[in-house]
Amino acid sequence: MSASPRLVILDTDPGVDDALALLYLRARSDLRLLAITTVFGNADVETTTRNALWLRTRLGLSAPVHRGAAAPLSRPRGHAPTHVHGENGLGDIDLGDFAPPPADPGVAHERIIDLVRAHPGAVTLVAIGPLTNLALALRAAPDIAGQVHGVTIMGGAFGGDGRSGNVTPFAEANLHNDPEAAAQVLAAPWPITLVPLDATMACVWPDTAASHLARHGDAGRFAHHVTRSYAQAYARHEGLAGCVLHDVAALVSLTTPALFSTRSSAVSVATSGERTGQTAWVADGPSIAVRVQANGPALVSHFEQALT
Ligand SMILES: [Ca+2]
Repeated sequence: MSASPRLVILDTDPGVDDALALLYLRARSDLRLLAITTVFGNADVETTTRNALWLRTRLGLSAPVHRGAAAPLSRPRGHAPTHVHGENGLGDIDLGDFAPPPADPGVAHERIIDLVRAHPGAVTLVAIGPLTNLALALRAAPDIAGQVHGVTIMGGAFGGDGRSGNVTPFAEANLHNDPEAAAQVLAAPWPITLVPLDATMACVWPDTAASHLARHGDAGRFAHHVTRSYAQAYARHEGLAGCVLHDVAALVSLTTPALFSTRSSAVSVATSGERTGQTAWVADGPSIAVRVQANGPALVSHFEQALT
């Protein structure tokens, strides 16, 4: 007998690697997707919501899609990284004549609250975009911190592999996009697992492997197709011959923690100056689990196996 699946709300800004995360989620019988909640980030929230709706149709998912925050809590929205995720947020693949249906009723952070309360102790929030929706949910309903099963976040960078940021020399994009939200979420009393660049940058899916997987079924074909321009961006900007599975790594951290090394500590997020969005180890505050290293090659083959 296998255990009942873990209930997941995916808070996301699709996003090429967000699309891969949804592919992985679909493949895992031990995860049950309760809802997709959207946030600005890789594109504006109209675009990320359209992309979530498109991905739901393309991947045959049934979870509701709830639209979330259009901007950070208390600052203007930064520029979307179109040089990485394309103008349409999905690597400029052709979305055909898709006419998006309206998003499902309910604002993202309110649905997060409702779903956590409806399944006390059972829901894991997996945040793979800016943390605005989670901060809004906490602010409106601090009780949910004691009712989630866990919170897994792709974000931050501690310089463990010599890399302290990807949007600035100091900061990773998800936390940099809304540093006030990140600081509030990381300081709240709920069980957090943080998956920073220190771990995710080890998870490079080689181009040759992506081409190979494209010959093995629809999931592989789609994964290869959606990552083409993203992989080219990484080749241009980082000299990598492949694409980095940031958001997939967050989900794998949930299903297969043995692929990571973990350090427990309180973590701060800078909210002003040139270091805005920077994460740092601190002595005071709730301790969180930080995946400081990943076995990248093992994670990549785990991902490929899930898709085939
Ligand atoms: Ca993302």
